[in-house]
Amino acid sequence: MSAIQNIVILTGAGISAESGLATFRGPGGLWEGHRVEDICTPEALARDRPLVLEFYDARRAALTTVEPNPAHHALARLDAEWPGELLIVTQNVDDLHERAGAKRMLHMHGELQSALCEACEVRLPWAGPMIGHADCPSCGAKGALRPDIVFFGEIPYQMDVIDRALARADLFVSIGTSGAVYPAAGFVQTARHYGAQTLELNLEPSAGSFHFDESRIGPASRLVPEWVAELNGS
Ligand code: BV8
Repeated sequence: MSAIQNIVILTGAGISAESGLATFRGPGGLWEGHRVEDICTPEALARDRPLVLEFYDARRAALTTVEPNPAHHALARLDAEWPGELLIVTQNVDDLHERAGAKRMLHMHGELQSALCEACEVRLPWAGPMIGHADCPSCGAKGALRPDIVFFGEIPYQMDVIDRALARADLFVSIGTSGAVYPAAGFVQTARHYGAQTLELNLEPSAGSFHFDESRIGPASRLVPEWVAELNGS
């Protein structure tokens, strides 16, 4: 592996699976009884707001019942110790990376523990249920709060930061994602275009495995600590 200075790490639902949080496209492809493409859209929010708010209320509540797993902890250690540039770009909306201690990270698809007001566009930390509490405390608009989540058809957050990091990366690592959702699924091609080495750590080959220089198959809780130890050793 030639000299590595700058690392970009993309994570998906698979890194949180061993903590007990459901992935999206596992067996049956349904998630909490819904196809994510049917409930994670502005149209669904307009069509059945209570259903969408309840769906995210249930997932927010589940956060209090799970803990980071060894994969989250290994990435947080790497973040703390890596002397070069490092950015964890997570598609996940859980807080397990933060709870493991990760600092150099961003949530490109939003966060369960954040609320967005559709009237004044303020973002607020949010821990409890949103159903029945959706009046904006900032502007007072009735029922205007929605989950601060990037739905299908909406633009992911901090794409400028992500694009700059990909352009500078010497190594791009994708962990626990099916490669089904863009633009995240295209990051490996962008990183390759700029000359980065690319590594995939996943329970099964993803839709984009053929783009990676190397693809390791197995659970994140084993593969990620092994990879971090290998990187630190090199
Ligand atoms: C956008 C919200 C424009 C949060 C989500 C046609 C072609 C290409 C693209 C499109 C197209 N038609 C429409 C699009 C665009 C669309 C898209 O990609 N659609 C797909 C369905 C084709 N994308 C968008 O609309 C995006 N916006 O494009 O805007 C734009 C873009 C850039 C600049 C300007 C304009 C917005 C996408 C965001 C949608 N929001 N969720 C939430 O509710 O959680 S997506 C949802 O899927 C989640 O965010 C999730 O993170 C994401 C990806 O899923 P994964 O994380 O990969 O999870 P999955 O279950 O699929 O896979 C888990 C993997 O882990 C599996 O491979 C499994 O094997 C593995 N695994 C399991 N256990 C383990 C494990 N691995 C290791 N260890 C384990 N133990």
